[in-house]
Amino acid sequence: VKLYSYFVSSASYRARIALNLKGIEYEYVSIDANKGEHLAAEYLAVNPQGLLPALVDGDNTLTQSLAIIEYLEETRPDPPLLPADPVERARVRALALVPACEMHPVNNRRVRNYIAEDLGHGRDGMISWVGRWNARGFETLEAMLSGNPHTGVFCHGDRPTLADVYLVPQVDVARRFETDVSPYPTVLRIAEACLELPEFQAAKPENQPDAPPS
Ligand SMILES: N[C@@H](CCC(=O)N[C@@H](CS)C(=O)NCC(=O)O)C(=O)O
Repeated sequence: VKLYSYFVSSASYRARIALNLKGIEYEYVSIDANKGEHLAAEYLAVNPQGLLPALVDGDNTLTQSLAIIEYLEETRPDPPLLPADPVERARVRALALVPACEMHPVNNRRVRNYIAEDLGHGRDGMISWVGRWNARGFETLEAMLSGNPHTGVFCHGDRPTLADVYLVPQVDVARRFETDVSPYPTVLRIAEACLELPEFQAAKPENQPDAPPS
């Protein structure tokens, strides 16, 4: 198994967490998005969308973190990242889709660059944009998590699920782009609980082979 990843890419971070939780060893292939390597012909041959991550499993190449993680869930069901009950599965997927669909796509590198550079709003404008949509998403997550009887140590019960795999990287994005996360205590409590697990620790940006030395 081979993962095309960039240390600071939050979508790559999701895939790394899922691979670690499933206990799958993989080869790390670094694609430096800061240098534009994700848009070079060599990587476009792997993922025509020019986005990270991409996963190679044998003869198959997979893209889109959710498709990758659901594939891992289907091919390596143990330990499960989704509950057995259909209603509970829907809750976990809904929690994961808040970062996946409502937060990350409007805060992605190409969107940030467009706001800061093409539209001329600079770094301050970009930080304000990222902060607004992060805040809306975290408000939603906090409301979905706090007081829900299914919320446990983690987003759903006392074992990490797909929801946690998506939550932790988005909290990292918030910190990198100066979004105040203090109004979301349940989100923060769960992210901290996740990061006590070695599978999450090993997936952190600063622990990747392409991270700059600290
Ligand atoms: N929905 C995709 C998002 C992938 C994505 O946007 N990855 C980012 C890194 S976190 C990327 O490659 N960005 C490059 C760019 O915006 O130019 C997924 O979940 O895999």
